[in-house]
Amino acid sequence: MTNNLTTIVASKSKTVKISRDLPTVIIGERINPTGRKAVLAALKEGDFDIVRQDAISQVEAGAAILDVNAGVPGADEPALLKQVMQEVISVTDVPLCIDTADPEALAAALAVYGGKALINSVNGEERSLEAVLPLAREYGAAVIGLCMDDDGIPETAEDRLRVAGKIIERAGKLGIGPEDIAIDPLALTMGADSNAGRLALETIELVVKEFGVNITMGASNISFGMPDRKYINSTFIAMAIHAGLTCPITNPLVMEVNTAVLAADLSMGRDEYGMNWIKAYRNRQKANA
Ligand code: THG
Repeated sequence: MTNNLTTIVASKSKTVKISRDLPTVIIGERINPTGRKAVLAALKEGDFDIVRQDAISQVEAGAAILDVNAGVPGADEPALLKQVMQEVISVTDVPLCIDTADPEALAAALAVYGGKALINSVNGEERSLEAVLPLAREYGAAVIGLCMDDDGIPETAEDRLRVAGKIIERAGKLGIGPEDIAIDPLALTMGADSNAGRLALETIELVVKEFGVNITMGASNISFGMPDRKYINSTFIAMAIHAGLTCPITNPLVMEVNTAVLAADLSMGRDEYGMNWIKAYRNRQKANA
């Protein structure tokens, strides 16, 4: 049983490999109007400056993939998502993680993408499996599987593992292998349930042991509503990397988070000769000079 499958995601010109044998792959979270009021306001105005700026700054800070979400209430999401993707592609060449709950927007985005995208996401609901997996198959994309289904978000790690298994099995039936699936254990908010972090960590461990797949997670969700979020996020992300997280969706511009990822990689033997750690240190020195 291999517990380190390799997921490949690519733009037209750049390939990114995700595996527990390689440095953690940061998926930049910032191009998202749901998570960011400034992005919402700009997209409503048809202003894409902030999108391009967020793309450049996140890649400079170490994001290897960018999450793109264009969920603006009342907007034509297929058109807006395509436009946001085109703006991002005009300034960076990293692969994209297409973040939408609308299968029509997803189909439109995949049709123009031209690389091997990471779809964000499918879940264990019948409706989602039937809409999203055939698109992943058609476009040869990798896909994030959320640990929730028609009964909601399970409250135990064992039940979340079962949902992960269902998604992997259904994908397999369509010819999508487990190397093309990244499971998201679902990081809910600690402020609402103080067990949310532990549950996510336990789910990661179970899923990795059982299926060896790559693991993603919206790692900043955990601290919503808490003060000093960056310290919670950075500690949690390091613990999650130890548990098996390989491609967190997070904000690389937060120095505490960024250094926690690099230090976790170094501690896990995933940063040969500490080259990534030293490179990031030199970049900080240069920025402060
Ligand atoms: N799993 C998967 N995809 C996801 C999530 C997940 N996509 C969306 C979300 N969760 C991850 N993205 C974000 C984006 C922003 C924030 C958190 C998660 C965030 N924003 C600050 C805030 O709201 O306080 C920034 C505020 C601002 O600048 O306006 O924390 O779980 N698969």
